[in-house]
Amino acid sequence: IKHPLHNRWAMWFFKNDKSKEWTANLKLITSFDTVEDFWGLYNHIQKASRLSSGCDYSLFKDGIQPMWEDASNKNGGRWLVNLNKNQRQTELDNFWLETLLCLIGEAFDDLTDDICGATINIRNKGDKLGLWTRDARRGDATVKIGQKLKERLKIPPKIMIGFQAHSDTATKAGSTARDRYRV
Ligand code: M7G
Repeated sequence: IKHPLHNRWAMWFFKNDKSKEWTANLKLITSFDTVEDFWGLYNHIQKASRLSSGCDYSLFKDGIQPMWEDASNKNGGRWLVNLNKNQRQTELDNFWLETLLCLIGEAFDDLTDDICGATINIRNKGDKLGLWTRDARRGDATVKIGQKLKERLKIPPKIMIGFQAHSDTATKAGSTARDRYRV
């Protein structure tokens, strides 16, 4: 018998096709709710570092679509980890796997209901890891989640990461939205 997870999770893939709308480029890969099925999926798909620029993976709780518009995301935001070019070879895959394990292993303890999912964006201008939470107004919870993420990824204390509300990101095409919190 397989080892059950606390939540069912869905893995999504995004491939940038500029002739289509953003939502049309987003595809559900599969969902799973056991440890064994997670590893079966993880071992079966390309490492994030092998994807082409413009692609994303997202892992979200089943029932939450990995987009700002979902009811669970619309008041939320993301902790953003910006990666430089070298880090694609050295850290990207480890950061993404560690983030996946934080999600499915419910690493955020009593704040687990604040978590929606996570996304990795492969971009030539710089890869990005985002941990998406439900409510950007929940300051204490949001900061604790950011601290835990930073700790689990072993990001040095002097490197700061920022949290942006999706409502800010969605209205700031091009530039990065302001940080609501930093840890
Ligand atoms: P991105 O892929 O998050 O980052 O957003 P990038 O700029 O590094 O590529 C790129 C563009 O994709 C945005 O400006 C939006 O047009 C679109 N987009 C991204 N997200 C996450 C969403 C979303 O959740 N909903 C919608 N409607 N569009 C999105």
